[in-house]
Amino acid sequence: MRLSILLFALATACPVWTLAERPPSRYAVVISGASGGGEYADRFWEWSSKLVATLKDPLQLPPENLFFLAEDPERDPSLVTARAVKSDLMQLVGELESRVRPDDLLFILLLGHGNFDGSDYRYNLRGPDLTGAELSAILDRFPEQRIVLVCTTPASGALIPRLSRGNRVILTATKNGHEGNETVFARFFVESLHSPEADTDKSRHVSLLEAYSYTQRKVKEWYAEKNRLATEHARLDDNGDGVGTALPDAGSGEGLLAGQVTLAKPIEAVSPAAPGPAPAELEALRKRKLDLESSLRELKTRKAELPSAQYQEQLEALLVELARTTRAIREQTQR
Ligand SMILES: [Ca+2]
Ligand SMILES: [Ca+2]
Repeated sequence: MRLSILLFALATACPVWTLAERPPSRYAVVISGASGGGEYADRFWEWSSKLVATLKDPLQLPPENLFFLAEDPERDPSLVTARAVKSDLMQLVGELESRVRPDDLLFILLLGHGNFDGSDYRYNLRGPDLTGAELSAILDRFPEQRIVLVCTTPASGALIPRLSRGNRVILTATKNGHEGNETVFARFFVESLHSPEADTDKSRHVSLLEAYSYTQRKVKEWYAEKNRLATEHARLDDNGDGVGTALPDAGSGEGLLAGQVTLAKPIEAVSPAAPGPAPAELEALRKRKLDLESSLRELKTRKAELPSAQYQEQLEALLVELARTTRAIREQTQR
């Protein structure tokens, strides 16, 4: 094949990534901690193994980038890569530190029991627990990577003030460390990742914001159906201000990053023969939406240095354009 034809073929197959760039790699670490046995052991296994299976397929995470630390590796040695103990986790972190490159996506999900001792969060593992301070030190070893940390345990809300940073999406099952009852967040989060219902903008992948919104709604409905007082209130933080939000909106800047991040294989890398309507116009609109979301995030970071009126004017213009673009995408996908 002549070089010019090859270059053209590559360029049209990869509309977003230029030839000099590579799409970010995706890494996932799923940890299912100490269950205490019995019913919890089965429940945690069911949710965590389902998540790992979902990451493998349909989300097509490269198998060599997928790590599953479980309480009982014997339960399915083909899925579990290490024991859910601190020493195995720290060994994995060391390995990832040398492999995960800047701009790659590192997804970490903690499932199981957790508690708050009044000053710090503790994730329950066999042997020594993992504290919030230790988790924070782990994340700090990946300063240039995009991190998604999902903590589905009781008391997980205590992590937000400690772990909140730019370029991080943090989802927790509870609003603070004092919500200490068992949670159902993990069940619905796992479900969200490949649910067409969660993909509200019909982009063919579920963003972290869509996954969060779906999970938050399903958890609420679960307690309502059971006539139980909700003892968990999910939170999202992705604007680095140390404060979680129940219902993110673009006006506050919360949710913008989560809206851009997905665990799915990037659409740009999907075969052009993928089903569904994907005309050039629709792809251009999706690209436009991502650009506008980036501009919004960038504007937020300059808020302090801009005169208030100017900031408001720019914010409004971006939000209006974002709403128009989102509507245009919806109209195209509903045809
Ligand atoms: Ca979507
Ligand atoms: Ca926040």
